[in-house]
Amino acid sequence: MWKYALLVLCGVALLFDCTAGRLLGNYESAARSNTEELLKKVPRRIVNGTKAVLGQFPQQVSLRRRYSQSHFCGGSILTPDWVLTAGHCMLDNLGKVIGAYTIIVIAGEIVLKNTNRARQWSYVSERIVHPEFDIDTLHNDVALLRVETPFVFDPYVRPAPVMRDKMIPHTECQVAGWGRIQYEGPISAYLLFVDVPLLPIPLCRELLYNYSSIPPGMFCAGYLDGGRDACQGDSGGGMICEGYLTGVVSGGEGCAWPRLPGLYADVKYYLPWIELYVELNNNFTIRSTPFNGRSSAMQTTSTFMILVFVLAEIFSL
Ligand code: 4AZ
Repeated sequence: MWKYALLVLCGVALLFDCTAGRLLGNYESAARSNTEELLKKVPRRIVNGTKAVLGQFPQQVSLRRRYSQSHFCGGSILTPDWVLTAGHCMLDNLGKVIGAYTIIVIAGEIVLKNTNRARQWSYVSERIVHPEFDIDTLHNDVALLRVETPFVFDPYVRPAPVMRDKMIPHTECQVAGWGRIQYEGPISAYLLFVDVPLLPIPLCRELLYNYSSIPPGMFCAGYLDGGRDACQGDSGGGMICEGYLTGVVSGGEGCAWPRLPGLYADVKYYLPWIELYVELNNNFTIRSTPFNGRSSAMQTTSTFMILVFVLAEIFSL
């Protein structure tokens, strides 16, 4: 009798998990096809980028100076409390580290001038620059910002899960920002993005031999013909590969120049350092499987029920 009751309960739990998984999957794919539809209507910008749609890069933030309100860098939401950015974004024109309290983080926004109408914003209570960051070589170009007012996640403000796998060269990734739309040109009034392929490290070393040794923790992405790239002001923003936060815009020689791909800090490489300060479990429960929609949390009920059933079998309840 016991066994039959448990068997029925397992069945119900499995059914529940599958339905919930499918519902979540539908939500994700609906959001995706919605974005694709919207993208078809958005004209391509002449200068390399495409206007992003609200909610397309919900992890993307703009960093502003508190008093001038001017945008100076991008960043990526990791958890309700933490943003990842570039180490060099924390230095002023004189090379001095800027005070945490002089930074505002704007989230859930694509229009640069909507500072006062931003969906969510916060002051910064703590900033941590990688202790081995080197401004001359851009080695270890990562920094963490703790926001004073934690983000409340919604479709426009939420983290991208971080990449924990090895990067596969030639993967098409996206990089977004309000940075300059050409080398030494003006910054963009709207959030723009470009697709850029990851390049194999030996090729990065070959192309950028004059500029960087490409140490561990750094990679490059771009086109041999140039034409599409991140630029000044995009620094600190995230590179997204297949839905996962993979890189931090770091630097490079010029912008979109042929045979000079952009440089990025490797998020996976810096995870142990990030996790000294940031509890990334939150980051995973929010979006652990961006493309098939069935999150691991959905599997727990049925796994637990099956475990109970197996144990009951073993101890012949
Ligand atoms: C910069 O100075 C910078 N072309 C950012 C990205 C790139 C170059 C320079 C990539 O912040």
